[in-house]
Amino acid sequence: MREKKSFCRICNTHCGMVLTLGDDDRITAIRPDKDDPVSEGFACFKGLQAVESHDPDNRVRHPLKRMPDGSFERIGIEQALDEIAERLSAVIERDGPEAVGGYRGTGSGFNAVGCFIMDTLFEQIGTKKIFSASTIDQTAKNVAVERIGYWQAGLHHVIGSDVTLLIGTNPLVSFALTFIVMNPLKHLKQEKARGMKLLVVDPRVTETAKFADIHLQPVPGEDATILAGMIREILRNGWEDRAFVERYVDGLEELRARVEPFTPDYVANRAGIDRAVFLGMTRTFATARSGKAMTGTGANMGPHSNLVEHLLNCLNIVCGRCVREGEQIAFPGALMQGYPPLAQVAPAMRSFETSYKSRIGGYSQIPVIVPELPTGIMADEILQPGPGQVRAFFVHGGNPAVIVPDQVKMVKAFRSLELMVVIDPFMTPTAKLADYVLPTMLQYERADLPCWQYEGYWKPYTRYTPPIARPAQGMEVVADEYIFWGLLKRLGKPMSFLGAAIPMDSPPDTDLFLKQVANQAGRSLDEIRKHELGCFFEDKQILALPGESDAKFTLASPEVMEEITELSQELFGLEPITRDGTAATHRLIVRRQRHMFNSISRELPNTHRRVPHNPAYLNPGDLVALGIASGDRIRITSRTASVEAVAEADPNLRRGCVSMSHGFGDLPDENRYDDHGVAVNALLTTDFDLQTVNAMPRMTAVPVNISPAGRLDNAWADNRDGRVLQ
Ligand SMILES: Nc1nc2c(c(=O)[nH]1)N[C@H]1C(S)=C(S)[C@@H](COP(=O)(O)OP(=O)(O)OC[C@H]3O[C@@H](n4cnc5c(=O)[nH]c(N)nc54)[C@H](O)[C@@H]3O)O[C@H]1N2
Ligand SMILES: Nc1nc2c(c(=O)[nH]1)N[C@H]1C(S)=C(S)[C@@H](COP(=O)(O)OP(=O)(O)OC[C@H]3O[C@@H](n4cnc5c(=O)[nH]c(N)nc54)[C@H](O)[C@@H]3O)O[C@H]1N2
Ligand code: SF4
Ligand SMILES: [Mo]
Repeated sequence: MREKKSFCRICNTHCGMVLTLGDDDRITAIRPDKDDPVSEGFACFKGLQAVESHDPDNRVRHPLKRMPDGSFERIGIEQALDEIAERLSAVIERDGPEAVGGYRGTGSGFNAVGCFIMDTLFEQIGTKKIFSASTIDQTAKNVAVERIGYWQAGLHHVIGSDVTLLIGTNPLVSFALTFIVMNPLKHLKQEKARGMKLLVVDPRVTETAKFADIHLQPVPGEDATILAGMIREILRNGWEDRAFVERYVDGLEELRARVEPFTPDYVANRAGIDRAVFLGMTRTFATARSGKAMTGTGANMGPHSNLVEHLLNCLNIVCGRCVREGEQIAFPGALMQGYPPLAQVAPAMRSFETSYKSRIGGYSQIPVIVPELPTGIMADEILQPGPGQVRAFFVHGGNPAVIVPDQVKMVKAFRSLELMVVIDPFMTPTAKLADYVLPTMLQYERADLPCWQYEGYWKPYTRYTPPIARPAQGMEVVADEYIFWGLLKRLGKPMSFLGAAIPMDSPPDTDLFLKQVANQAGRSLDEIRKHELGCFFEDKQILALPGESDAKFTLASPEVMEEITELSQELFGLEPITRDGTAATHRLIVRRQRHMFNSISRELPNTHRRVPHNPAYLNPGDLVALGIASGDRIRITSRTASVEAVAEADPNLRRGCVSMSHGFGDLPDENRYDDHGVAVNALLTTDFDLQTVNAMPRMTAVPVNISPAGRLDNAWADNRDGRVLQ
């Protein structure tokens, strides 16, 4: 029995861990590392399941190939790569490179080499069709920045601020990056004790909202209304940072005029909130000296999500919540490449106007670190016939068969492919659809660095981990990069990783790639490796430098101004869900839950015992009104589909909402609610209600009708034939 130190790679928090290893180098125990200088002994339930997750009984132990009868058989990795390369070449030869597409999920993202490894293959093939979990997440943030510009030195950090406003995010459960990524509860308590005011906008009294000084519990989907009202109020009272605005902002007068209809009465009435509390929250935010507003999935997945994010940026900018010359920047990063932290505006680029456009709806790539296409159009890229139709598809560390909206359409698309390769350690619903399942090593079996594409530490810090554990005897699992290297080699193409050529004569070591991750940031992997518990760099510029340009923020791009006016003219309230006039009774809203990371871990025994399915949470008052008890089955019907679920009382939820976690559920025709829960995405659609620019579907504040379940099966029903509105 030996102990070794490493860090968790399920989320950005990267908690330090101590692993106990048996004689065969397999993990027998895991505990948080009290000596870790960053996580200080913190870890969550998800991260502590490593014994089970690395257990071969819970994993795909070797590559699998689908047989004509639909069953899977073992295949060697080299044979699998030979066959995949051959079938891929045939598709490219016949239909061109655009017939190849791919999706990468969080399982590739928390892997310093894996995160952009798909690009190495796709660049050589000549296709731009990379979709990702990021482009079905908060791309509203990218769209807003592309339209407004951003402050190069960044916005204020939560730590040390007078006020923090959280809209549609629950960081005490999600550890969302924008907040305090390390042990957020401890730091939140410290900041509150120091005097920071916490303001929360969320239809639920979340774990985070319980600490709020002011909590607005609005009708879901009204964040743009609330933000427009806040900006109006701030400008009327002269609470804006005048000197900052005069120097750095274009379009304030236009914005002022557009938000004029959003009076406190209108906002309170429309968002279902108390006028005085709304005004109090606005005053508290605007009259504080420092602190920013930030959003999460609840604000970036609803109606007008790009507008929400635009107005959020406007709020922070108008209040001048940007780090000034000589002040400490929030996320200095150690390996992240970024602009120097100049106290100046990097102007709007509107890159979506010039980047590669999909044949579907003219949607273009979104620059989420690297350009990726919106996942909201992924199924249509596969299903719509014509030149450029995707016929061969890679899924790398993702579970799109359950986590992409319009589940039925998505699964139909996957089933229609000529070649589908899934690179995943587990037999997920997505893997079940594959022609080849290629299992990879899990986190503690590979060398790694913390996520370098989004570094959430407030000091320039990074850390190397060597492989700690070894896959069990008899398993054939490879490093993610080996699969891409092996395919490139077979296609006779070179491999280039972050600008460096990778030798093709013998399989490259993971450290070779990690070296390149360090090099591109001007660091040495050898230096990083010297520090078992990580490396704090003193050399990095952490104070904002004087600005050099006169560039300004663009607050009033015409299409956004028009959308504000459209918003002000909307009829609001519950929308009908069917053509025959059936009214929506509720709004379905997003919710992350503590024990799983999206769908990750859901089939591990300990996790499954705790969360076998995803309840539909409803306010107890709503349960009474519906004649339903906690534990009863209900039917949830959206405009496009209907599913059954078990209702559970949640007194913290606003009435009129039904709150459910995604990540659950199996393939629609194989689903049993009691075993797996149900995919919320079966209820959502990508046929209509997509946002402009990023094709974000409506994933929260979705009108649904709730009724007691008529049947006790778990069937979903497709409502699309004639009964839906569109
Ligand atoms: N309705 C609804 N849908 C949503 C959301 C929502 O709020 N509501 N949220 C959206 C968001 S924000 C996101 S980010 C996406 C997430 O979408 P995905 O990233 O597609 O979903 P995950 O469940 O995180 O899938 C991660 C996969 O990685 C695999 N994996 C785990 N470890 C490793 C590893 O070491 N190597 C490899 N190769 N694979 C590994 C897991 O087995 C799992 O299959 O879902 C989106 N979908
Ligand atoms: N434990 C755990 N941690 C995770 C994940 C997980 O699945 N489990 N997923 C990871 C991923 S991929 C991501 S992107 C991050 C996301 O992190 P967050 O954005 O913090 O996600 P949530 O915790 O779901 O918080 C969303 C909140 O929005 C609220 N909400 C829903 N609809 C609306 C609305 O219309 N308006 C407003 N104002 N609020 C609304 C919900 O009640 C909920 O409290 O979390 C990451 N961390
Ligand atoms: S999943 Fe949990 S243990 Fe792992 S890094 Fe995130 S917060 Fe830490
Ligand atoms: Mo996400």
